Amino acid sequence: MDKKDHIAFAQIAAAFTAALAVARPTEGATAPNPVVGCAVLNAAGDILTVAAHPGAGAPHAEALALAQLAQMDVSDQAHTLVVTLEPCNHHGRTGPCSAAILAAGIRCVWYGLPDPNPLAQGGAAHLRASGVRVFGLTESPGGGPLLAQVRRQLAPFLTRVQSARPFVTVKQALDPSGSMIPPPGQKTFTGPRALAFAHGLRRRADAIITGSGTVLADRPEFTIRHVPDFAGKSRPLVILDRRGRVDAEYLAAAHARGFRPRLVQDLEQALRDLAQEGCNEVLVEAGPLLTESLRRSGLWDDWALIQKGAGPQGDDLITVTARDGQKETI
Ligand code: AOF
Ligand code: ZN
Repeated sequence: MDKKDHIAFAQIAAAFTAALAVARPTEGATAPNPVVGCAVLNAAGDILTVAAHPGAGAPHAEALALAQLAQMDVSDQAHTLVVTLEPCNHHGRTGPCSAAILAAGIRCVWYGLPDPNPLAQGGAAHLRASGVRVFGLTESPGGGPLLAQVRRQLAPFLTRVQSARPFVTVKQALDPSGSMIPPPGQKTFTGPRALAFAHGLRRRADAIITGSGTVLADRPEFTIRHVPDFAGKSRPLVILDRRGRVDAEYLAAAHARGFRPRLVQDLEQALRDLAQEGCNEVLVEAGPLLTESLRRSGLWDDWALIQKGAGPQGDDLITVTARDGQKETI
């Protein structure tokens, strides 16, 4: 590597951290597209600008970051581009980022994960063939901790593209006796922090899945009230209802609240259909029966557990456990 061109890995890592951070508010806004963050550095390794992909149809993170540089009139300082997903190499709803990167005179590209989308992938090879130095985090010693964060941010998109089903988060709230059922007349028994957390899960979900039992018992609204929702985002509300018990009135009211309600018989088929429609991520908010059958089926990725009053100060304990057993306390 040309010595004067070398940016220390610590600076590249800081740029990945900035790219992940700028993309975080878009988690849930981009389906069917991925959540992608980008940072552009000058030759000294300083970050000139960062950008995230706002959502399907909007510019990709790389194109947006490069446009911002032009607007700031500092395009001539752009040296290294750091992006969480391999730059695309296709004309989709927008032009290829590989071409935008070449046009901007970028010398070096670092990307997080290769693009699994066969229609868009190939940007790394194309840039390399055009004389850009290209590095993937997967081939970089020391990239591990960053890679785990990149993988987590891209997991909903990766799951849809690679497994033909959305990333599935199950939310389960338990009272101290281990029951999921709220006291009579109440729809919930957890505190404001847990409510905000649960509504944050709804906000990022591209669809909500529930069961007929929950609908009949609680008539839940499933709206996002404790955090702001993405403007104009409409979600399928999928109700597992083998016996056709859910009434037309509930479905009409859900529709009026902005959902696209549907009754389904088979969860696996429903997940395949949602992926086909471009949902990257779904949230299951159901009663004990469906929740338990999901646990047994293994058709889940994150298990979000809210335990009333089990926290250190007697507050609610919120944990998210991934399929690999990794547990995070919120
Ligand atoms: C994004 N945002 O920042 C990057 C993406 O239909 P298009 O043109 O928006 O292309 C979408 C595909 O482009 C997407 O599935 C992914 O493979 C690739 N990269 N997509 O939405 C981005 N870098
Ligand atoms: Zn692109």
